[in-house]
Amino acid sequence: MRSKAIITSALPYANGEIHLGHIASTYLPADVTTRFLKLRGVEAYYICASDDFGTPILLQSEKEGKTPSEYVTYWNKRDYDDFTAAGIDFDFFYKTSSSENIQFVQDVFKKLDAAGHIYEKEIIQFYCSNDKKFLPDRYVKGICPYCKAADQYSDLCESCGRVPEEIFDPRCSICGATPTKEKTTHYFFKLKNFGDSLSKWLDENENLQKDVKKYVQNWIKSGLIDWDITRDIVWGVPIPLDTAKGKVFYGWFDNHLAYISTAIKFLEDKGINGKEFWNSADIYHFIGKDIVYHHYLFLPAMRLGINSEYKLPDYIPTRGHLTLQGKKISKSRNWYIGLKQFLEYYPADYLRYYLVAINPYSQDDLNFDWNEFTNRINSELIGNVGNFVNRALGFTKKAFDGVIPETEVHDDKDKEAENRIKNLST
Ligand code: B3M
Ligand code: ZN
Repeated sequence: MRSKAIITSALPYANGEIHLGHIASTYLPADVTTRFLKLRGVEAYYICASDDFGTPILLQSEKEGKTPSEYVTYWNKRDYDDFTAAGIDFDFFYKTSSSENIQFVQDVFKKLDAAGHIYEKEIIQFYCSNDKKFLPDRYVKGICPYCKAADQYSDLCESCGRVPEEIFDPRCSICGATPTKEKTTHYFFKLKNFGDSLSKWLDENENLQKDVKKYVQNWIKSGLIDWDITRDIVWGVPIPLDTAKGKVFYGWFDNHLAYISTAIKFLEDKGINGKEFWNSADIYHFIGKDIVYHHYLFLPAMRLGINSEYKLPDYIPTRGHLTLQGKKISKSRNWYIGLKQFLEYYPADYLRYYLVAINPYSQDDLNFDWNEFTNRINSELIGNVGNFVNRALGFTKKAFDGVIPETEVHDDKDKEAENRIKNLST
């Protein structure tokens, strides 16, 4: 363990409320780890930001008649307030649309380009001649080719959960017209170049979760494909090339760079040299298992592509999904519990205790069950922990006038207890 640490958790999309699933898999484990490291005397900082760019956000803001910037400003604040109410104690919560991140992303792109990791390619995209727009991802709706559900996004079928290769009967999701297919120039990141170096990094890094490493190695063996990092939309980090006017980066190109740019901003504001701190700290990225590909391949490849100017993560704690009463959480089917609403009924510590108690150190899913929640809070948190604290405080008050006396003799029993506690925490 190094004496410094930066802890990040996956950046929440500024596009809807935080629910218990987010807290269980990402934010609470990261918060608990940061508190633990701080107690151990590590100079640890918990950094997060809202993930502001992307087509779903642009589309939703248009539907609500707001500018994307107004829209994400609302969710950035709301998310932060909800996290705070749950005792998630960020040292700094910022946004991927910050000027610092935009600048940083453009610099990283230029370095990757100069190192030969970027190329241009003409691709075919849906285009709506009514709206005069290219229609990436969510801008096209149609029939899912797998389960045949109607009215599904071209980048995700909410009915069967799959990503359609090509949606049937495509329609523009703004005006409903049938789009045409047009040529456009996109920029690609040569992920293919990084198979060997990623594989080596995974092999050498003992701290990465073994269950995840294994199947990431299998992906690498089966061959990586280059990433299209361009979107022809107005909301995103502009691609800093004269030939790329009107094009922005795909959200997954810029969002994880905000781990670094946000940490640097926070540290430099405190008068600390950000890059030096980053490179001499343990770096933790807490994530849910659905974004393994991005964090074990794409993110490290981009850092390797700029000669590890900012070091790669030491830990990527990867958690499973929370199910609710045994069923998959789904916002579209209204099967979820919003964090804000939960906290209107129960104190944050109930939630924190229960979710920590049921969280395994693996990617296995965990289940929120109301009966188990009630039982564990009553018998463990209130019955055991609460009772223990209450008795210890009562005894201290009665016997020592409420002040814990200095130890006079540190005997074998004390030493044994001390050792047992120390061994628990390593
Ligand atoms: N905004 C949320 C998700 O896919 C996404 C995470 C970004 S982390 C750099 O879970
Ligand atoms: Zn249209």
